[in-house]
Amino acid sequence: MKSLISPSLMCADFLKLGDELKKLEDAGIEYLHIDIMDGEFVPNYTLGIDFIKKVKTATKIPMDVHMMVKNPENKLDWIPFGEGDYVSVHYEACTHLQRALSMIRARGGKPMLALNPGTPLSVIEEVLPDIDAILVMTVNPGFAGQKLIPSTLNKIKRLRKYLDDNGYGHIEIECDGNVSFENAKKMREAGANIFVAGTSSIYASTGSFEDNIKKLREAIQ
Ligand code: S6P
Ligand code: MG
Repeated sequence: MKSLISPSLMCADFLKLGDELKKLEDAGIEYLHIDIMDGEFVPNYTLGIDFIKKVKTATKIPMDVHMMVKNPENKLDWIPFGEGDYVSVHYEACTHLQRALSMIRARGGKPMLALNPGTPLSVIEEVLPDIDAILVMTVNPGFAGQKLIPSTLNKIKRLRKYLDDNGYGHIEIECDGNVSFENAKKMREAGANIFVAGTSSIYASTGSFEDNIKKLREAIQ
């Protein structure tokens, strides 16, 4: 499966966002990871609906909207996603998980199921026909700049094997949280193919933006 990069825009320099989006386009970046938080499912607020609308006017890179909100099935109508955009909802946040995933599909989006580090893989079984990807959180969601939870590497490995052995080899695996150059390589080896890039890689304070993108690309080849 092809390795894809999804920069986490909550880590971007908002004062230079237009320039940064142009650089991401020039570098052939595949997705834009947009974190939406409700201050309840996770203890933070980040990006919102007007932000998404502005980004959509500035670039054609598809979005990868990560909804860290309770009962997203009641809020999906507010989100301006479209054809080819990924939208992830958390297993732990949904009362009606299958409904949320099929609402995303019905609007032409690509449904992704997000799992917290403490959530077992056994919960995915009933919704496998409803999803295009699984987001394995490699930190507890809510903040950038956290440390990898090491057991999540083995979780990615077991998930890739389970999907391949059960006729779901087309389902992609995204990882989010401390995707450093070093960890990205291990996540790739474990079977992930979409990498959320934040302060640990392309938005790191060391190295230029362009060099960091190249370095991440090399780590996940
Ligand atoms: C926070 C959010 C993530 C972060 C990303 C930041 O939970 O879902 O997408 O923005 O993890 O990357 P880093 O490299 O600072 O962990
Ligand atoms: Mg995220």
